[in-house]
Amino acid sequence: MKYAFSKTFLALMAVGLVTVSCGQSENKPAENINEAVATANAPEEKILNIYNWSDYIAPDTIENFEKETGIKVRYDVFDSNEILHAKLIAKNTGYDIVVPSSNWAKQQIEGGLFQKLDKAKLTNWKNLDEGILKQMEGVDPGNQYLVDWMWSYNTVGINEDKVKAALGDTPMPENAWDLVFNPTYTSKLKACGITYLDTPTDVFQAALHYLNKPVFTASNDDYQAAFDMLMKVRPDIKKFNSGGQIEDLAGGNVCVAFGWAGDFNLARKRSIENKSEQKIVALVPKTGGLIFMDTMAIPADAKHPNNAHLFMNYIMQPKVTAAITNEVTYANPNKAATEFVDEEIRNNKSIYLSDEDIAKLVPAGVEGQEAKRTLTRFYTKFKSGV
Ligand code: SPD
Repeated sequence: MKYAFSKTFLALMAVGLVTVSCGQSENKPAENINEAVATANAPEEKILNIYNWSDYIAPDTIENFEKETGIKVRYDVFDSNEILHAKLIAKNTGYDIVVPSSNWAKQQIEGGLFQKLDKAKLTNWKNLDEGILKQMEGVDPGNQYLVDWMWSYNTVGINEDKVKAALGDTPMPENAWDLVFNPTYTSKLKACGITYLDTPTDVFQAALHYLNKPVFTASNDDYQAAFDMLMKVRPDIKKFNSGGQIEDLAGGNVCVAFGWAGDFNLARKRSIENKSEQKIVALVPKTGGLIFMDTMAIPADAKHPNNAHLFMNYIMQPKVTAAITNEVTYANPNKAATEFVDEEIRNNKSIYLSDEDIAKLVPAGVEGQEAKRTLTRFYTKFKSGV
């Protein structure tokens, strides 16, 4: 893949997204488009409340939107789909835009947690990659609820110099996942610091993938096997911290992370900016990373849906999206933005992956509710280490 989504990528997304299971029944979907449009047309106070992932926007994105529209934005951040999902099902989040990953969004749409988009207000929709929109229909039939934000994959990030020094005579493993899941390596890397994402689903999906088991399994035995494997490396893990990985890597506080490729590239960028010059690399495991796509959606009970549409349309401007990619080093799904993305980022093969690496990515999916409960129980035990 060069700058837009390749056929391989699209096929991969299709396989994963159409086979995900669901099981939410929190409430019913917004009645119909007319209802949403009526709300969106009502006069609104000039306020917009956004809930997005941390480190996922350019410094002037909000400021420019406020200047252009006179709308005042309150911008809060989160670090896991679990946290966002808990707020959504409790209702009355107070947010007008939230950014779930697409696999979680599928359940949330089916649970009636989002309102339909008014496409007449989204005049920049034409800038989106048609292939990816088509694939998103696996989660969101007719592209009625979601607007893509950015995409990346779960993988291993390293501080190259520190890892080589800690491994000593032991060569780098063929399989990058060994660095976080194999005690032969983790026991040596413990000295320079290993950090994991603090999200049960991400950790168990990667562990199951490493063990060559179905990543979105319903089997208790599979989760038990992943737990047993994880417990062997538990004493070597220094931290569980999703949002803090960028600073920890950039500051040299840890040398290995299980996390998001985009954040690893951002950590390298930050270490150059803060002159600590750490050689941080997002590895693309030979057995593949786990793809994710984060998407904007409007909660069913949002108070400012019209302003939310204005913001979505603003983000879909090619230069606005490209500026975000240039800041946070995540690939975007806006075809028209490509020419404005910095060459260094466009040519970075851990951000815009090769077709060969894309073909190895594990498609996005989602566990059933029972499986989620099981893996969360195992995760709590794993994290506490007893
Ligand atoms: N700093 C931005 C992080 C975005 C991560 N998205 C979550 C993916 C879940 N697998």
